[in-house]
Amino acid sequence: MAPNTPRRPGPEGFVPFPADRAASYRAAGYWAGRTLDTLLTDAALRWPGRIAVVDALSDGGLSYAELAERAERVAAGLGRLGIAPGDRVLLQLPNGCPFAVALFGLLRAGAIPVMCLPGHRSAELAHFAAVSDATGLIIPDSASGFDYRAMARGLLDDHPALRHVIVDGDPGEFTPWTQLCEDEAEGSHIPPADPETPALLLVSGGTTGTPKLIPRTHEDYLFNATASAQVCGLGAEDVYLAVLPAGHNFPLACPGLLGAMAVGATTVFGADPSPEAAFAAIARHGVTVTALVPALAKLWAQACDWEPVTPKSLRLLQVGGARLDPADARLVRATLTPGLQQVFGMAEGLLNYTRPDDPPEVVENTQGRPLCADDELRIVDAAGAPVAPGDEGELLVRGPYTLNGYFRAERDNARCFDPDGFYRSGDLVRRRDDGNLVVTGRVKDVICRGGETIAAAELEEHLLSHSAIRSVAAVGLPDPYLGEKICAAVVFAGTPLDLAELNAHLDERGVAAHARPDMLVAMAALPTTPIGKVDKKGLARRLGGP
Ligand code: OOB
Repeated sequence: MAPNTPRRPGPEGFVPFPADRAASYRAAGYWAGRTLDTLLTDAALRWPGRIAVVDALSDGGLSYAELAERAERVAAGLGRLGIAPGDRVLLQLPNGCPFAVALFGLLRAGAIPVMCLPGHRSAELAHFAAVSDATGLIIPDSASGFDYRAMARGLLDDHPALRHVIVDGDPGEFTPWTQLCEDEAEGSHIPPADPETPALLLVSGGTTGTPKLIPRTHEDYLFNATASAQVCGLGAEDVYLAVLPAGHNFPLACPGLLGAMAVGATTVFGADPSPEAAFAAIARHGVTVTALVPALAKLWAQACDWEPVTPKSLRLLQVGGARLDPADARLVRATLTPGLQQVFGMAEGLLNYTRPDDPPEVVENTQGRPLCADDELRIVDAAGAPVAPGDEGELLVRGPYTLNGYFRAERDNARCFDPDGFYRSGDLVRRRDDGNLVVTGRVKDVICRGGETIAAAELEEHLLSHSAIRSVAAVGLPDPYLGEKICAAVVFAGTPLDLAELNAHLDERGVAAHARPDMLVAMAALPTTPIGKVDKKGLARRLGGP
């Protein structure tokens, strides 16, 4: 780009990387000075005929040239509708080729997609619309029995900035998605974005509180995707299956869809993560790589016992998003593929991966190590002082692809960043001598019972060691005498235990008397967030908590 080409500034409320660190990331070669949409324009030049994206149930798909051409049309259509460069647009399409077309259409138009997940509902969407001042919303007509158009009607009433609703499927009174796809591409006349400004906004994956908006810059997100592709050894022959919601950072860019595009690989979109549907997709498309949350990985591993078709072509199975039990890690390696990779990541930035050539012990027992040599990690105690090597502490991080502030969230930012610009992850970790991290819990995931503080993760681990327990969540519920009492919500594998039996097991394991559940609730399944993590806030609310 000519040095004097005018560049669009970022939106107000975005906290940029400090100039000195930005310069060092550029000098180190992490940042390439490109905008995110060049992933597609470059891929279309290098591999025009290769299949970029395909739906799991289809044999067709779009080549890189076709995807680029469609994105260009959509960009032109968005412009004609009145969506201007820099506008935020809520993108909430399910896994499928239109997701990729819409994402790159928006990027091509210079708009900033807000990556909503199909499981988000009006409470979250209203928050995203209010914070981002979104001018547009892209949704399906309905899915899984939920009518997104009805939700859109409610949002339009409350958010005057929101003017355009685009619907894939039966549009009702809204703009049909097909209208955009039919538009004539007219080439892009918009001034290029400054690559140090946000390309898109991710939503935080918190299992507590309303999700926050995370600005990811062109520079940082391109690095996120390309460096991840490299660490995973992704190549043009790979076939990546996206079964987690594609707007989530993990399947989107770790390496996910964007990492696959960086190397000319194919992404298969699966809308159904059940073993039956996913195993069929793996066989049909020769899938080599996919990403799952631990609960799904365990289900897939168990399903190898009863499904007639099991995965044969997987060389890399990424598992992340929540703690993977070492026993489940072994089961996954034995049944699905020895190529298990643990991923400890966050939409805010930092990614840790076990590496494909790590020994089984590392892959089964750790959550990996940072992606980049210039990821700066601090592990600190409650007073903010570094812990002794190997001890547990809160993980703080800054680096070439970690945010410097949530979008338009000054109060949260004062709390979530230390004076040196390190992001306080809220995760408790331990760093082993070999540099790999073990995630041990969350700073705030504690139950304060009668003056004692109990770490929920530790109690859950003790409970999970019982063979009758399939999954468990420990939450604190209000109690007039104790402040909080401990409630164990348990999914049993077979015959349920009662509270006395549960506590006898904890007694045998030497768990302190004050750290044992006061209450047991047997459930068919634990409630989950849209990506499939245990939703502790929702659970506590359901059980009578705040
Ligand atoms: C991923 O991203 P988010 O933003 O949905 O959630 C991040 C949080 C982390 O702070 C941590 O509390 C938890 O999820 N987490 C894990 C974990 N991976 C994430 N906890 C234990 N073990 C793990 N392996 O979840 C995410 C983003 C990119 C790649 C993978 C996961």
